[in-house]
Amino acid sequence: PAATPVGYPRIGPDRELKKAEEAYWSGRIDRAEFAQRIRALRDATRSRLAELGLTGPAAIPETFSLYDQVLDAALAVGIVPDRFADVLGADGTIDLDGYFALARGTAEQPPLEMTKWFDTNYHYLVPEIGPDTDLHIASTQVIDLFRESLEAGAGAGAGAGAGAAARPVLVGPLTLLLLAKAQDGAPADFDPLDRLDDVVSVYAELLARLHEAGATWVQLDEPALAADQRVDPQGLAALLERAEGRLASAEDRPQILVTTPYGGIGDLLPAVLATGVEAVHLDLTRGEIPSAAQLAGIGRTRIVAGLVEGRSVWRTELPTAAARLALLRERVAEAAGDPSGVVVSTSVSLQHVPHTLERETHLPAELRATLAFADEKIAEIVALAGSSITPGSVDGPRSVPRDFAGVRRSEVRERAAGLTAADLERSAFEVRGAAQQSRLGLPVLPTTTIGSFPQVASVRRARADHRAGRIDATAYEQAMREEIRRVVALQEELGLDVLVHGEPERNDMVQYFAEHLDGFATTAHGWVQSYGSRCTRPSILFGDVSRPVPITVGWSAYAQSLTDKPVKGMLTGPVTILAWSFVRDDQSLGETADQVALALRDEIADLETAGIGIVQVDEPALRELLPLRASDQDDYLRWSVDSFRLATSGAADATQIHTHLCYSEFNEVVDAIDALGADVTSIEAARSRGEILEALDPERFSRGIGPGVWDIHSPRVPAAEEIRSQLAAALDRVGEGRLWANPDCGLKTRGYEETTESLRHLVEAARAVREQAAREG
Ligand code: THG
Ligand code: ZN
Repeated sequence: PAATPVGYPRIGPDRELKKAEEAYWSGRIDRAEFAQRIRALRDATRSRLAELGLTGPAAIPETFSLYDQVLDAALAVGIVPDRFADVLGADGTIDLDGYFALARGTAEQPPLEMTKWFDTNYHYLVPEIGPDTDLHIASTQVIDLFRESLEAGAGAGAGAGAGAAARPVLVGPLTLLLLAKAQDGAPADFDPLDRLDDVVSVYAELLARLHEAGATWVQLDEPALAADQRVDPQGLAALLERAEGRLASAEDRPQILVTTPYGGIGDLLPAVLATGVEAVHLDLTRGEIPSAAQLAGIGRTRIVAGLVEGRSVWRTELPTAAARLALLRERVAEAAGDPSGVVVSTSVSLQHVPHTLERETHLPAELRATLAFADEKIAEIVALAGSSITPGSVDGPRSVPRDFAGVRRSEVRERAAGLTAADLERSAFEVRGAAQQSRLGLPVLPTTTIGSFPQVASVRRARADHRAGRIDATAYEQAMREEIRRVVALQEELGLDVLVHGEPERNDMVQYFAEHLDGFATTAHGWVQSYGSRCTRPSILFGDVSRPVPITVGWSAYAQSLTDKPVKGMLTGPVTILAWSFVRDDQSLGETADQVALALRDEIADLETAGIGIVQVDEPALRELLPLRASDQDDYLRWSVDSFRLATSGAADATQIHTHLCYSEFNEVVDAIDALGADVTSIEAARSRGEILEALDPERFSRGIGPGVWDIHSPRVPAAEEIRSQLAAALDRVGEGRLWANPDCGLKTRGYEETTESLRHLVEAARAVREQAAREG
């Protein structure tokens, strides 16, 4: 084909995937009905893609997954950890319920661990492999889906638009093993890459079977090549030869396309070309157009040019992209003598953007004209591949410049331009610590929660009714206040030291702020998969950000009026607001983050005026945006840390600033966390307690710290004694005066019963440790 994307969203424009799965999991529909609904979703996707111009053999990538593409590839080659051995049938294959068991866990086994897919907001399941894992085709999904595409194409008949046979897609063997972890009990020196040759043998068998089924192409995704890895570039080049090189040398196979999304692969290109695969995809939005030298070994290999950004929502400057395409064609022609070997594509799979802009009719027309979601991006690659757009052409579909009202506002820009280093500084920690202690009078080992309380049905209903206009602002405020009153009373009864208002008014910690700040737009149907059946609806940050009126102050002040204990104000930090939104690309992320930070700075000032003495600014995504290449990380850490400091440094000495981070790779960014300068930091610790205690060296991290003592992702209620021993160990490590007692994360997804019991145990444990410490003097 002349144009083809790397991948396409699989949730369906109305989240059909989520709805079918939740119905099946709850037992509301049976397996047959589930299969029928999922098949209808895939058929609709194929028709849509054909309509958009992806016609001809192998133009449509088959990137459907019931849960996760990494899990699918792991099962295709039999990477099933021993702890799940019983999900395999007698013939060594896995069925639907076994698949969901790995993805979601069972009564006996926790699911595969989930972690972020490169620097996106998608989460994949981490395969677990050992030296003795029996590698074999445990799922034939990739072959079944290919056959289904053949059948759908034949059934639709010529001209009906359902298209021809799809291009099967699998995560490639190198990426699969680089993302996998050694299963529990594997020898200490075992590396999943030790199994590369065995895994490649199973891929070879899969390719032979695809070929036999009639597939002309297969796509192997190797995004690991675009990120720094534990193996150096020379090592990766050698591994490529053992993986794709060996697959390419087989006789019995479809043609192979290797994709390298999420960044430039730089000098690895010759090694990829040397494997002898028929096509190589490059992310040309992050990487450069390859040089003549890098293309020297191209032979007859086609280049699939990722010229259209697949992860943003902005329309492509088509004339610019056309110019880059022309340059690439020239270079390829020089190297290979055959300029037709360039195919137009997206930088990454379109799974990271919503399906279509078509239904977003409420968006301002000027903004809408600058946007492109998945379907519109497919139209862009089809247009670029056609002859209508040339570098000099003025009548090609040019993107509209983003210069309408709200994009650049002088008062926001002037304020940001006037910032100085002093705006990022507070007094010395010792000075503020003393002021805070004399104001707050907190006991040793203070107890608190991370912010949200369980979202009961009445709260969700009131929010929905208010949104739909079924209840007025007064009735809505009444309902929220009632819930806040309940939450404050519960915390007083439990004896917590620092209270929260519970956040009943928030659906999502980023969307809530986006809806209340200028510079953001919200979509009606713009869902994007976060993991499995779970989706978010990211806001679009298109313009200069400012805060028209206070956002959280009324709720926090109301909560504070109900109690003598300190109530924490709750804000989401600038980095997290950026990380979980679609952000403008016409200025640096640092500049945008500073605008968000200034809005938060004003909110903190207003909270202080309203009598709030503690403000928590959550940054759970601080680690998420960390660039994939070590060489880019310092710059990121500088602007991200600065934006947090800008947001929080206007606070008075006596105002205690907290932050919360949730991820397990605490050690990687511990210095950055220290540089945030928060007075108290709470972190998710349940899943890697030992390592985190290790990192809490007072020499490296000197302020207040609350390593979560209750894993809120699990429905289990921890016993008081279990919490007590964790707190005692942490106290040994960090010392009195710095340690806080809190759960891992917010309690939004838990029920009231388990929340109450767990918090009771938490308070009891903290008191026991306090008394013990007092006795020991
Ligand atoms: N908010 C936003 N982005 C995020 C998170 C968040 N990205 C990272 C992380 N948290 C992702 N985790 C989740 C967890 C749960 C859900 C989505 C992402 C979820 N979503 C609801 C669903 O799919 O049914 C829809 C929520 C809604 O109605 O808004 O449960 O916390 N922005
Ligand atoms: Zn958390």
